[in-house]
Amino acid sequence: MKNIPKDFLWGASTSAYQVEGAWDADGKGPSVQDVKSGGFIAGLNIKDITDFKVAADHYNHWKEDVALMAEMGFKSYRFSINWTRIYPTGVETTPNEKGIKFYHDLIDELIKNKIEPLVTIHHFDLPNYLEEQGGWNNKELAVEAYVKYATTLFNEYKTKVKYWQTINEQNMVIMFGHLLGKRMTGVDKGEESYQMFHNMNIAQAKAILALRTIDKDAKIGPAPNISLVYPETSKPEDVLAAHNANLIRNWIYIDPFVKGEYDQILLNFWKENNYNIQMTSEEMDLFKKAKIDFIAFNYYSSMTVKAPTKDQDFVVGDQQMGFNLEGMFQSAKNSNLEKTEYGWEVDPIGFRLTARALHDRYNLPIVITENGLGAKDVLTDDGKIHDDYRIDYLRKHIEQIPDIINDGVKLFGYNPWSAIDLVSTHQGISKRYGFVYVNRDEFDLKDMKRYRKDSFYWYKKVISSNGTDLD
Ligand code: BGP
Repeated sequence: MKNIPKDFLWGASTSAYQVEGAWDADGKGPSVQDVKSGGFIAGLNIKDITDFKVAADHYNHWKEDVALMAEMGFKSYRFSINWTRIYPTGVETTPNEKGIKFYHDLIDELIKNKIEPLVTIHHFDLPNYLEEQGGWNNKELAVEAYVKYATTLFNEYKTKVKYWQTINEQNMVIMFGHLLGKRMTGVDKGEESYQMFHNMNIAQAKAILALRTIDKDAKIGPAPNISLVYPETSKPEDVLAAHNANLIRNWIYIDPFVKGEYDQILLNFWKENNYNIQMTSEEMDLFKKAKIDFIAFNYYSSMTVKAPTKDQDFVVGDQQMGFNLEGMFQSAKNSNLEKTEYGWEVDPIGFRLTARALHDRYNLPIVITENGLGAKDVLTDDGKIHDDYRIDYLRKHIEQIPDIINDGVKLFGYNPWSAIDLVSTHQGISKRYGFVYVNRDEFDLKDMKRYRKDSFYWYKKVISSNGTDLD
């Protein structure tokens, strides 16, 4: 049995718009997340949940927050840079110096505490100005803006940042864009969704190539949300549907940067549906050169599907609850798995299987950049948070790590969601994930005081024992 390597990157994760707040401070422009208003997401009226304007106020508490991470013994911290702090509309020619400085200070503080920064370039917070110009469907504008932004980050933070992630959950942006403040309304937008998919791929390829000329030692990879897809039964039709779903949900987002091309089944799917995706041979050539160094992936649960039927009776929820694709697959419940109070299936063995499947297909180093349990935590009168349910969830997943490594998967880190409490993408601040409790409610900002949860002390022990003490 192989042990977890000594330099394994134990840490945790956040994203800028969910944790920082200070939404219009120091020259920051509005992102699509800042202007969300009205409507329903995941069955909730977003008027009933907080917006992202103050979030966990990390922008004003970052030093204290890094100190808490250091106290837990973090070896890494996965966070994202807020695009509109650097380029308020996306189209400026010079970056906003105050935004640049904020991340220099944060990164320096992490390095001082021996915490490796794992930086996501773009996590769901497209500049709203770009969105108004067509967003990712405006190929020329969006690609140019992203590459300029990424290049600015590489030049600024080179040598300090060794691990870059291009885009968080590109697959969720394409499939569940309507939940993420984009104009897109998921795969049912068909051609438009896949054009956006291709445009984002070009942007990532160009950024990967730019990094090679700016910082030869830095590593870069995508950060998709990967869930291995199971067939509901052993019926060959269901197995075929699972194969389709694995491809459409997971692999097409990594293939171009490893295999250098799009999968034939995807190309056939476009053809059968008369999707005319604008792509040139020069663009496709980019994928022959723009290779990734590692795969960062977010894992919350597996997914189960069956052969598609005409009525597609599965009701689509949020990003983790499955979806249907006409002619390809239809989501199904997995009766073998328990669910969280937010309806997400819990599948630690699926974590091992997903890691194995990624290894089989790509044979690249892998790092976990999200995994975790959203729950309604309670702060007791004596300032405690007894989140044994979170410990239980994390323990079951961490228990898989030695097996995953023993399977031959090159897993080099585990960064669950989230380092501290932050605002959930869909369910406000009431759905908490952090090791640290942030004292605010949905609409009452209270004092933003930080409290260590039971999971904080537990995770500290997990890290100091390099994953051997999980009690
Ligand atoms: C992932 C996103 C994160 C985070 C997480 C939890 O899809 O990358 O940004 O939001 O899911 O999801 P939620 O906030 O909906 O509970």
